[in-house]
Amino acid sequence: MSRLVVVSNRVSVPKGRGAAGAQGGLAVALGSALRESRGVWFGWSGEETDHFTGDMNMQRNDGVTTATIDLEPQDVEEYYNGYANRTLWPLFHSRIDLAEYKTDFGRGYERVNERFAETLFPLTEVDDLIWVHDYHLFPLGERLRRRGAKNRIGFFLHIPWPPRNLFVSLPYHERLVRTVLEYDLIGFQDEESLENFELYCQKELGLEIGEDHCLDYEGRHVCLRAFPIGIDFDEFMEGGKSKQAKEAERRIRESSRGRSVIIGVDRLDYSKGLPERFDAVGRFFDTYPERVTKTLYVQIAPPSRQDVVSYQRIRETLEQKAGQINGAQSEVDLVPIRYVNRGYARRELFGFYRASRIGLVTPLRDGMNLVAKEYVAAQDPEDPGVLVLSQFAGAASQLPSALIVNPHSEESICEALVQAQDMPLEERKQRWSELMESVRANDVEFWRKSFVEALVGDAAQPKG
Ligand code: GDG
Repeated sequence: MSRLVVVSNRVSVPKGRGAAGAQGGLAVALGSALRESRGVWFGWSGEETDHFTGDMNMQRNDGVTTATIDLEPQDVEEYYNGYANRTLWPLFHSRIDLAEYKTDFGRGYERVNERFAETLFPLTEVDDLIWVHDYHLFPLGERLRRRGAKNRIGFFLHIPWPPRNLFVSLPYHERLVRTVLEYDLIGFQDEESLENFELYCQKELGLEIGEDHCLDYEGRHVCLRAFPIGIDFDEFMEGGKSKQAKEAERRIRESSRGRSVIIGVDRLDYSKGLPERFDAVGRFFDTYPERVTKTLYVQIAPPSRQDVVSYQRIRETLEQKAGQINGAQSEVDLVPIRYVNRGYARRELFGFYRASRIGLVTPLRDGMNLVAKEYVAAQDPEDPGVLVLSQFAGAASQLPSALIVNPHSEESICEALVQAQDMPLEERKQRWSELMESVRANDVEFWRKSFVEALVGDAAQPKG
């Protein structure tokens, strides 16, 4: 068994299944794979240093080795806040109006990828499998190859790959894609992203791609595939049995006093469609005044990327909208929207989901969206809630039994809310069991195994 080397912008220290703390499913899933293969997880520590030295901080926690580096403040500004979060993130979520194309950002991005390669390369051994994650690190594979890496190197993109006509607005787009083609296996969240990438390669670079989604590029065999990510099902369900989860469920049930609860849980990010969602809920209350006293909308939105102006703006917009709707619809003893600007433990989220009749997930663009899957997993099989899901989330193609909506259309969301509130128990059960089957089968473990097997396996082996 080859050793697995995982590389991502940030490293979250895997603590093992069931460990306390707000830990993502990705950390748990990769943690078990890293433990089994005695692998290493490499990335930025999140810390800054005045002068980059390339010194690594190696730690071993619960059988997993992590290796982290500190970056200079200028690196963080140009690579992370700049090129990653102000250029690529908006562009890849089809928000070219927010994408900033600055030469310094591009330079910082290249420099940090070089720094990653320079410190990572000496750590690697010839038969290591290297798995690079996400848009922060597109050029890393090429940088490793330049240093002589002959390893199998895979890349997984957690966000959507944009349509060709938007992507070409990126200066040096061709150079970026050519670096991506240095990987042996390139994974996307869904077929649409895969198609967008293929079309770009065919039309802009004149490359021929086989029916097996593989191509020959500069003497190597490169394969492209969709690997839809899932939640850590077992860990999440285990957490649902905890006291914390039960207590959280009770808090919502008691304080909502029989009202039908709509829940949203999203990082405060413009890709999640929050202002549009607030407008749709406002319209729902305006159109169906008799439902105001019977409904409670709880929106949990922990702030993220606070150093970026567009993220500060969206926060202000949402405060204003929530204030306006509550101002218009509240009674002395009733407030229809609870907008909460903080994060909760995963186990508490389980309880919140379970207490809610509707899970409202309406991103304008989303690679997958794990909240949709968590909502489904947390439901009571005897009295499940209804998932209302944006057609533009990667999850939509996996969860067709949800009520699928257009997040840009207030009517579409409004109608789905009415349909969900009025849905008979039998239909709720039927839809939920179909959703649950998919969430359970396509969990994060399945995703991880499929990717690693494809990276090792024949599909992506060099020819000849
Ligand atoms: C990127 C892609 C893709 C949220 N609030 C709290 C909290 N969360 C957790 C959720 C969920 C996770 O954060 C968010 O995952 P999403 O998938 O919804 O979205 P992104 O953060 O944008 O993730 C996305 C994902 O990568 C994986 O590939 O699906 O498309 O954009 O697990 O529960 N967790 C805790 N407290 C909170 O308040 N503990």
